[in-house]
Amino acid sequence: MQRLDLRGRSLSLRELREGLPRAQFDVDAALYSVEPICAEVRAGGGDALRDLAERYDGVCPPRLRVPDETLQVALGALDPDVRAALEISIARARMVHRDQARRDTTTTVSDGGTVTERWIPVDRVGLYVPGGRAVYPSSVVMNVVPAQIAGVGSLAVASPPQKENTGALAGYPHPTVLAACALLGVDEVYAMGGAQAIAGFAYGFTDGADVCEPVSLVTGPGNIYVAAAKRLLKGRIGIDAEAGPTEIAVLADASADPELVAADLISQAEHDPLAASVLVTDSPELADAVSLAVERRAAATKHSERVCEALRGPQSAIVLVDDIEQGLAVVNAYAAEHLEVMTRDAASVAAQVRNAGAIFVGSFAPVSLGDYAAGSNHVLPTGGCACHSSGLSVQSFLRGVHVVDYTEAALAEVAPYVVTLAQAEDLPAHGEAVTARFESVGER
Ligand code: HSO
Ligand code: ZN
Repeated sequence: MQRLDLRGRSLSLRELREGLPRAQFDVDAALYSVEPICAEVRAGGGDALRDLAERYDGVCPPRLRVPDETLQVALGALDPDVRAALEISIARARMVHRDQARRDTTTTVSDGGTVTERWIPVDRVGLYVPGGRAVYPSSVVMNVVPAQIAGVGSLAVASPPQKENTGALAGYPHPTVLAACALLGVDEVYAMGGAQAIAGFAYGFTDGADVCEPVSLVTGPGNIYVAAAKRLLKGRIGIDAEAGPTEIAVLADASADPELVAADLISQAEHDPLAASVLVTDSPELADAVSLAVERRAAATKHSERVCEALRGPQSAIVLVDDIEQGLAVVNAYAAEHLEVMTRDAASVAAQVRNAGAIFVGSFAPVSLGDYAAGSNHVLPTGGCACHSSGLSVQSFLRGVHVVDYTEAALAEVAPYVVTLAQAEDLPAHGEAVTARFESVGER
């Protein structure tokens, strides 16, 4: 891993943002190839999606919508240990996400004047579950659980068809993804992946007797083409975020165990050669020990090739700082998707972090725990977006609508102010809409 020595330097936020390592993830460049794909799906519906599956996934699904029996076959064939683990993951995610549910609030602004904020779930959502380099049944859990708790009435999942599937599952998404859908009670699942899946959700399509109605919102992680399709179709549909390659930052001092730091940096590098692993430390000794441990562990791990590529890439680094205070400035500027705090008094250091998708405190909260079974959500903002956005939550599937209810007297009380502001904006008809209510029939 490259080193970045910031000791003795006092850098502005701008300098930090410019100087810290980041993956090259040019969504705009991918728009170019994604535009014709989306147009093809819009014009050609199910037939186009089938052609695109053949072209990009190497297999043509027998039906785009996975039949119910097929979902049940996948659930029946699920390894009991994996089923038990998924059930724990679901139960914990439900516990945490249930606590996020919003209650409507009514504010009495004046006598007879109220504003209620009503939280209304999105009617229909499309949840995307990637299935390229790795398969992500855990992402089914992280998307479906908050949507269901929010009360979304109609929910569809899409995941790429897998050419390795055989028998009843041939041409459909990964068996464990299908089984996770069945476990969660999701029965509308489509074999479609990449940009075409996002377009399929956005425009809707028919496929033989099956109809996929357009959705209002698409959530879920994906590759650069999925991100580009989300960017292109945003507006027609709502999106959660344009997820980029995964990131882990570790803020550690000399008290941290270098083996654990190394294991965690490698864990997220396993996702993608573009994944970013960043250690920020005030201890040169820890930096050296982590370097050695990373080399040894990265060489021995199963997906060594992509792990090494990610760790050697320009997006990964060991950053040396003077002290934890400077370290906090660095991690706040970086705004990592995942931040681990492995310092003395980790909880109070973590409390000073302002920008991170999720924060993992101390030696017993690795990112992998959050990926699968902490109860937290693993669909999180990447690429520095954690400075303005949150991870997926129940809130992502709700809209807050103000319901304004004023009596005649309450309107009369505030009417002069409305008229004054309307005049100040040179919009007198706005004021007249209020005064008309207080004119007698003859005056109108
Ligand atoms: N770390 C990924 C999520 C994930 N990890 C799924 C394993 N499976 C992005 O937060
Ligand atoms: Zn992960």
